Amino acid sequence: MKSYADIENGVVPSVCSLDCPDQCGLLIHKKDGKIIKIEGDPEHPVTKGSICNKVRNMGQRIYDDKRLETPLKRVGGKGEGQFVPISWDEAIETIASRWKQLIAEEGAESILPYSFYGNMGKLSAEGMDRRFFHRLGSSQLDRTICSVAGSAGFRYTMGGSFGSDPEEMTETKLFIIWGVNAVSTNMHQMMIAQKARKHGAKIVVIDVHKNQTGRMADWFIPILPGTDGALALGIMHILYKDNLVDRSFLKEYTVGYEELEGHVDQYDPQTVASITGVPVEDIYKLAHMYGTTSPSMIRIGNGLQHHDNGGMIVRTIACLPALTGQWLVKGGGAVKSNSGYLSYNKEALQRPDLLKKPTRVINMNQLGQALLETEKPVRSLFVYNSNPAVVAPEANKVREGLSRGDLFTVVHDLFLTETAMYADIVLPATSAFENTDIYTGTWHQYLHLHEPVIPPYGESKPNTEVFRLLAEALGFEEQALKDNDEALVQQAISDVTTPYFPDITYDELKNKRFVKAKNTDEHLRHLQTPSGKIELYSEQLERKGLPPLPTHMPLIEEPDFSFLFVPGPNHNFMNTTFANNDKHVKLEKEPKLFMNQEDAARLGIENDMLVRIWNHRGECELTVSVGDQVLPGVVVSQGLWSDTPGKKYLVNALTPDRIADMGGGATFFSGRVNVEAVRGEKTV
Ligand SMILES: Nc1nc2c(c(=O)[nH]1)N[C@H]1C(S)=C(S)[C@@H](COP(=O)(O)OP(=O)(O)OC[C@H]3O[C@@H](n4cnc5c(=O)[nH]c(N)nc54)[C@H](O)[C@@H]3O)O[C@H]1N2
Ligand SMILES: Nc1nc2c(c(=O)[nH]1)N[C@H]1C(S)=C(S)[C@@H](COP(=O)(O)OP(=O)(O)OC[C@H]3O[C@@H](n4cnc5c(=O)[nH]c(N)nc54)[C@H](O)[C@@H]3O)O[C@H]1N2
Ligand code: SF4
Ligand SMILES: [Mo]
Repeated sequence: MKSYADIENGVVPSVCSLDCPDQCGLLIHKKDGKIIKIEGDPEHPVTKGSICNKVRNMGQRIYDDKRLETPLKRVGGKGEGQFVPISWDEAIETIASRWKQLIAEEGAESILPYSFYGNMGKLSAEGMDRRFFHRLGSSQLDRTICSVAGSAGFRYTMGGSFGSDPEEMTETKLFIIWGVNAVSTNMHQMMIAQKARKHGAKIVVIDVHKNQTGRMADWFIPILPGTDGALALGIMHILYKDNLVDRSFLKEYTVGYEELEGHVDQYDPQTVASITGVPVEDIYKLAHMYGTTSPSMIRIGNGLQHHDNGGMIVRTIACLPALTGQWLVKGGGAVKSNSGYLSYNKEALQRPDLLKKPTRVINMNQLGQALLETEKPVRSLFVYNSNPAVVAPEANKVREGLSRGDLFTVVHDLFLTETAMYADIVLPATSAFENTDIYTGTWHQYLHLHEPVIPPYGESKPNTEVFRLLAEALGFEEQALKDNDEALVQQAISDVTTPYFPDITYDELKNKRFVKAKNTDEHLRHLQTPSGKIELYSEQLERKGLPPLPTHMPLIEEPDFSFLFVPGPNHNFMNTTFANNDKHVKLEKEPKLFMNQEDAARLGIENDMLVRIWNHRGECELTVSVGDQVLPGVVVSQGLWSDTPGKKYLVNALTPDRIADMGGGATFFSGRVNVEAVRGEKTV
């Protein structure tokens, strides 16, 4: 049978590779060997044929004129963008000889990989790359930029990333969409909620910004950033006081419910209202709604945990369904991430045994600091699946580090990204459509195999192939560094020890394309917490010096600045992916800063003015949108925009590289800024 990539005309199956919880099944329409249309796969059990506009327009990114076709070598200064094409042989030889020299002179720890999930495929994002860097003995990267604080928080309560099944949520009667801009970032969650609404379900959205998701809610609750833990504790206070807790559930499935009852006494509605900005009567109303509606479901977002106290916030919210016994109700409970159900054979895929002795670990949120460190400096950076010059916090430090003349930087990407502009060598990457890979759901619970649907673009190569080439050039003999992609998939899905991973072979997966995690009915009786139960009281946290019971912990003060600044993602980009594609930029128009009218009036700022946003870390300039979408004292922007000549769109110039309370997580949304009009004139 012809491979999908060789089919010239027809429709072939695929799956979305982007860092999005929906992980949609796709159908790719081809004509004369090229993609002419991308649509949803109606056979996919959860995404059912609908996809977002971003990926509907993905073809324009795949065939964008700006896509890299060959390796490049820098000929101008760092950041200037002058490159000439070179062969793969020369590129690999240049990297290998430089690294051999560095290893001999300063040790392999002077080399740092930097990657994230530009492609969610296990082989591409955490497969051959991990094997290679383990064998190399380079510095290791702690991949903390996205959701680790919340995942750690959820784990303290529930033992791991195990939440409710979206396929059961058609039964749900109350959705609390908490700190997640689901219309843009998890559209099928919103579609399920809307369908349930037709049968009487209510949708409550709790957010610092009344954005596209808040506008669709039956009830939108605005809240001050970083205070959601206090709101959850206020709800607990009322649930206990008004006898809305399920004591038999608490007794059987939890530890610490009696200590928690005494502890939440201090979180009376008045106190909580003063912390959160949510009025007392709304706290009562929400607690009673939550305590009396079944099934009730909390979708916990990533917005909540990009804060100094993000781990504790998620841990606290994750306790709520235990108080009401909702974990046992079909369509009830909570979901932050469901990645635990499909946790595959990581040892076999990543081969940590290839790392002969422990090496230093660098937190990716502190890349700027790491590159500016003069003791044991990082001498070489290898970037793939990520664009740190725009996405990492303290962007000015990151760029200062990337500008270092003595730093040998390699970037493997589909485009000449802002980061690639600082590279010595740029390598062209295939898109996920050109690769073999497996994808494991993080929200729905399906495993997917992806086979290439088009041939490689130009001379581009997949991540797995680049690391095989580098291993060969460095003289690494291990078979693990030679395995082909099919072998990698087989190793990842074989001998999996978790009870939920489906028993499946490569060929079966090839035929079925998507397979669900196994039945999890008994899950609550075998949680992976130390006690095996839901831990309302956590001794683990106590040992770490954190409060063992859920507790409101205020954000770190930055006293000279008036506004909390929340620079989140936008609708038409995926982090910086699509921020360089004309179609998506046109749809998004321009980045805005949302500000409350009271603040704007006080500062003499009018709608559509260009404003300067600044703090001790840096500055940027955005057009202001004045209104009631945010509370006073808060400003919000959307999107990680590309460097554009004459524009200062780099929001991460302002964000802190402080580390969150748990997991080494990012604190993008806990920074403070001042805002002032730039010229007093309107931009439109
Ligand atoms: N269209 C689109 N989709 C995406 C992405 C994208 O860039 N664009 N990125 C993908 C990635 S990598 C991720 S991690 C997810 C992220 O997607 P989400 O989980 O939705 O997270 P964010 O969009 O960062 O933040 C969600 C919401 O939290 C709010 N928020 C911020 N701070 C607080 C707070 O303290 N309390 C409350 N209640 N709300 C708060 C923000 O206003 C925002 O509306 O989306 C993925 N999907
Ligand atoms: N201010 C602020 N900053 C944030 C966030 C925020 O909300 N606000 N969100 C944070 C979060 S949650 C995340 S997850 C990060 C995301 O940050 P990144 O993971 O850096 O995400 P992208 O910007 O999409 O960059 C992915 C890059 O990978 C490339 N790529 C895609 N597929 C492949 C492949 O197969 N091989 C190779 N070699 N390259 C490939 C793409 O072309 C793209 O340039 O950003 C973080 N930064
Ligand atoms: S980005 Fe998300 S919603 Fe869009 S196609 Fe991919 S998985 Fe589906
Ligand atoms: Mo993310």
